[in-house]
Amino acid sequence: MDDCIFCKIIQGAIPSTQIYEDERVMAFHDIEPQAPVHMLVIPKKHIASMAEAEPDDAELMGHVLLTAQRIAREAGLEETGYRIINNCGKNAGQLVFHIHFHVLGGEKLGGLNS
Ligand code: DGP
Repeated sequence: MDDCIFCKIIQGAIPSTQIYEDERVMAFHDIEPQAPVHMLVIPKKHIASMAEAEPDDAELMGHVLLTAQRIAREAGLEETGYRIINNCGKNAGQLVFHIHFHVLGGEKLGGLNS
């Protein structure tokens, strides 16, 4: 997708502080961190949002979530806990329409059940 920021990050056209990459996914630090640790995990395949994911994407989406687990562990978040967030659609606060999962931690997180 020519006008997609995250596709440009995948292509290396926009720099990012990369954490993990393989043939299917990428993880990098969020440019506007909302917690001491704030990472993003994306599939390299352009899927606009969770609403656009299809049954054929099931294995890929599982890999994205297990990558979130992996980078959380490697960032030392397993002891203290972490949150994985996906915003789906404008009303949910989605700003970048390339599906991504936020991985947040490093402090006690406010909001849900706190
Ligand atoms: P969301 O609101 O769920 O669509 O989150 C989009 C996130 O993407 C937001 O936390 C800021 C981050 N972001 C936007 N542009 C860039 C960028 O160019 N580089 C990086 N690393 N993060 C970005």
